[in-house]
Amino acid sequence: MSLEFVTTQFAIDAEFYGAEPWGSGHINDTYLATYRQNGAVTRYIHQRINHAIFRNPEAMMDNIARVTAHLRKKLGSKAARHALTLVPTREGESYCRDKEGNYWRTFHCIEGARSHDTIQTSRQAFEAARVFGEFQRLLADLPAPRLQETIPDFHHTPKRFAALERAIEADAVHRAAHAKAEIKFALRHKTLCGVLLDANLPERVTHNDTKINNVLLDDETNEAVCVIDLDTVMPGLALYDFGDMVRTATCRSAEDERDLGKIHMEMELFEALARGYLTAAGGFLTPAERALLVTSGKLITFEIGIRFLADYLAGDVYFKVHHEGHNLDRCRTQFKLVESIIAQEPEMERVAARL
Ligand code: ADP
Ligand code: GN1
Ligand code: MG
Repeated sequence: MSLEFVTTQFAIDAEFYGAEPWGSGHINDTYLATYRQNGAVTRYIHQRINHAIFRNPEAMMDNIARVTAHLRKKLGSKAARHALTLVPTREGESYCRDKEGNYWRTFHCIEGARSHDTIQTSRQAFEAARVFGEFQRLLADLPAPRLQETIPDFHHTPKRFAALERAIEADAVHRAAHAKAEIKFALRHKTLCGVLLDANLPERVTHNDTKINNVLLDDETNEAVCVIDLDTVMPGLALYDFGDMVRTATCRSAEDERDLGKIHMEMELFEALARGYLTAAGGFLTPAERALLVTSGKLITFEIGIRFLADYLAGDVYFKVHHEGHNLDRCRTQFKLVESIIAQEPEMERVAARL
């Protein structure tokens, strides 16, 4: 089994004890592994990278090594808990390959903290947004060269929309008839797609996947401890990150909740989120960026919704699914949330303007 091979490849001077699948990411395969040495237990995160999606794992790992080294330098003694730490292979590389050609990497496990798949409190929203804002601030002076684009045009919403149109046209697995209402919703909101790209905003180093379960919160205090899932850290817009936080941290229900009556953007969570983000990022955001905070939430929620819809129509080839229609369920919550944001947009704008 390849995981067993992997446990021998990294520079870990302890005896492998066991591992279990971990987390609920949609892309990679993550394992929490336990090692023992002289009675002491140490845990590590081993991850098999999805190289069908990340086509250039070497470039991705090069980005992650540079980003984590920079964070370590800036955070000093706090880095061990507040930045991811890669464990090198015995040859000193940041990843290894198994016999099947898979790419694997290992991180120190950050203890006493965990990710949450849904937001529950304003404090969590504030904290998550603060630490993602802090992440952008700390990386603002990452030395050249520019980071590599691990997935080109990742947040290019017009291209995402074009991909959806191709998926509708192809109707590869004959599902379009089951998604008529969602297709109609997407087509009706097509004009949303350009709102950030047309605004001439500054390029920054951004995370690009700031969903709430990509941050670890302290088990005792709920303090945001560490930003994780660095696969998509690359040049982007600050508002891609804020928008994805609005998507996942202003609604208490799961991304695949089937009871759409539960899907609402909650103003209290939005306010806490915007406050947290501006606490860290307020100092560097331009007026144009500040003016589009709410718009970014609407756009990124729509964008992920059309990605789920396109994947449903293509036959679930991208996101991991756990049941028939899973991607359609996810699409529905996103579109319901877009509607909820649109309905509350004027009030959200007033809240954002007050901060
Ligand atoms: P994916 O790209 O598939 O979303 P992630 O990198 O987000 O994978 O990891 C999946 C889960 O594993 C996270 O949600 C988190 O719970 C856990 N995790 C990842 N890295 C660490 C770490 N260094 N310490 C503790 N838990 C971690
Ligand atoms: C994926 O890897 P994960 O589960 O954190 C996806 C994001 C989506 C998200 C939707 C590389 O994130 O873009 O917003 O699912 N990551 C990639 O939940 O496509
Ligand atoms: Mg993740």
